[in-house]
Amino acid sequence: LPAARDRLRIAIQKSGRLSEPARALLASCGLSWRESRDRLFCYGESLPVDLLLVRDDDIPGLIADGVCDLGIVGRNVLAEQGSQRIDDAGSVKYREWRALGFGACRLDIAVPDSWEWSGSAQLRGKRIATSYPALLGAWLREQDVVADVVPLSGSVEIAPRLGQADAICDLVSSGATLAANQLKPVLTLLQSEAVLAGPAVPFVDAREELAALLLRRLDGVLRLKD
Ligand code: PRT
Ligand code: ZN
Repeated sequence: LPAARDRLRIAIQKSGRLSEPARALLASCGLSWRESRDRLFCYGESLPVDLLLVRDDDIPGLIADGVCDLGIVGRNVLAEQGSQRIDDAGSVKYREWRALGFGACRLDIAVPDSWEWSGSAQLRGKRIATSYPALLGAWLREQDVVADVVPLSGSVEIAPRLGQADAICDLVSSGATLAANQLKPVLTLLQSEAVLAGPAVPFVDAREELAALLLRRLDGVLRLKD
């Protein structure tokens, strides 16, 4: 059994769209931290709640492995990695605890402006570039569409212009990037925003009470924001 822990460790994005709003939200829950020299670990002062600053893609794994207790991450990242983080009983090791109301975006299929869109069957036999191969693959199977998933880690929107793909599946917020690349959104696979992720089962030590306190404060803050 892992040693009982009496501090809560929350993983947040080190630098990116979710870093500042995540920190600000936790601060508005009354948390404060001692500035650390390496800036990767922030020791909690007002409450025994520490921060670990990481790449967003690492957050689901850190929770699944028990290195961190909670995390603030896009639902898109959590969902994409969900199918890989299964425990011995076959269930996912973490779940979405709360939607946090920032970092809103959609995971969309987008096609060249020149296409006359008639529906998902139009994607049969096409090459679709994406950084979300698991979510796209699952959706294609659900739609009974056989297509070629082209996994890319970045610059997905430019793939059709480069001749690497016919269509894309990527995150969209304003839509300006799609438009700049002569693409148009035609379908939404997932509505996303930043979420608080945590384990699917309760903590067995002092962390349970800390997590409950944090959730009570968070719910108060989120209610005020509505
Ligand atoms: O370094 P690290 O791996 O931690 O960061 P990252 O580069 O993977 O992530 P980051 O900071 O770009 O995004 C973090 C999270 O913000 C994502 O996982 C989403 O949950 C959320 N988010 C919200 C977005 C967007 N909006 C968004 N617009 N993530 C990416 N984009 C991209 C979009 O794909 C497009 O390429 O931003 C570009 C501009 O979008 P438009 O539609 O406004 O033009
Ligand atoms: Zn990332």
